[in-house]
Amino acid sequence: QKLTIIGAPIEEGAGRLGALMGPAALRTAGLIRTLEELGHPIEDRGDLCLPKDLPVVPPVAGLAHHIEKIAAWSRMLSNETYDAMKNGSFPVILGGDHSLSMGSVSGVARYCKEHNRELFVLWLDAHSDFNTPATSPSGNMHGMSAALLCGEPGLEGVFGDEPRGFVKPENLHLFGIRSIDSTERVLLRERGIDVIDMRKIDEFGISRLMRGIIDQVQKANGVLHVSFDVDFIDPSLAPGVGTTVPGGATYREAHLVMEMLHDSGVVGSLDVVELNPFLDERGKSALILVDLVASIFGRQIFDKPTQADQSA
Ligand code: DIR
Ligand code: MN
Ligand code: MN
Ligand code: MN
Repeated sequence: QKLTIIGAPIEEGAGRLGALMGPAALRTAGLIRTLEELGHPIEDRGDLCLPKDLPVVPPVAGLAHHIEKIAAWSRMLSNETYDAMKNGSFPVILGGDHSLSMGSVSGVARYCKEHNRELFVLWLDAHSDFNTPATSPSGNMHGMSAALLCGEPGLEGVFGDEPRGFVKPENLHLFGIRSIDSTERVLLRERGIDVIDMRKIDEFGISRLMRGIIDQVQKANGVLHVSFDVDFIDPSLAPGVGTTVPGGATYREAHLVMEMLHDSGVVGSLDVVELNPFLDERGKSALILVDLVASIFGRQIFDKPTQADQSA
């Protein structure tokens, strides 16, 4: 499977700066080399940058910080992922904060709609990212991307008249959740979104819950987009993220998710978001992310290089 790597150094969607350095840190941690070693042909489009002229976005009812920049990124990334999929490639977007998924998933959704493929989204995150400008307490747009993708009102200006795609609310699965704003919760309930929180994961285990999602995608002969927010993982393992929440996935839980996704054969696109190298501890979070990405692209425990291999 050919992979198209798209660096998206966007940071204005988060409350703290630094996710801009995410793509660079993932590259330094060896992401590209690791994927090549797994045998995947790579098309690396490098790290994109914004055009000088930002789109004009009409005023928003509520809070949506830096919406012009987010709009510019979204429009650009939507075209990039759409284009990669049209070329038969698997887009991998390196973030950058989670607002980038407004664009990346939109492009994937456009492609799926044109080709009559049912799109499902697995949102691995501590947060549900289902705020709108009207509900958001922070106004940070990385907390709104899932809502935008499901067509919630108030964010029409992000795409304006540019093409956009949507995710059916019943095809969105939020996974690993442990922080939901009270206004956001109301909207999640109204829309009937599947929220697999950490309590469910504790009670039923990763494998059974993942199996349920994978079965649903396979039955529909669908395509699964995986949006991986670093804060899905417990902050003791991955401290390099602006909004840590205790009680996240363990090392093995996170790996099992990726390993099951690989074996399922249904994943068609991936975002790796919210890595903030400014807050990381000596590349610890970047390195764990490279291992997790390797697992979703087929690395098995039996193949994993040991320290001895690496120094040989
Ligand atoms: C909070 C935090 N729910 C907000 N959100 C996110 O600002 O909307 N943090 N996504 O990563
Ligand atoms: Mn997120
Ligand atoms: Mn998050
Ligand atoms: Mn976040």
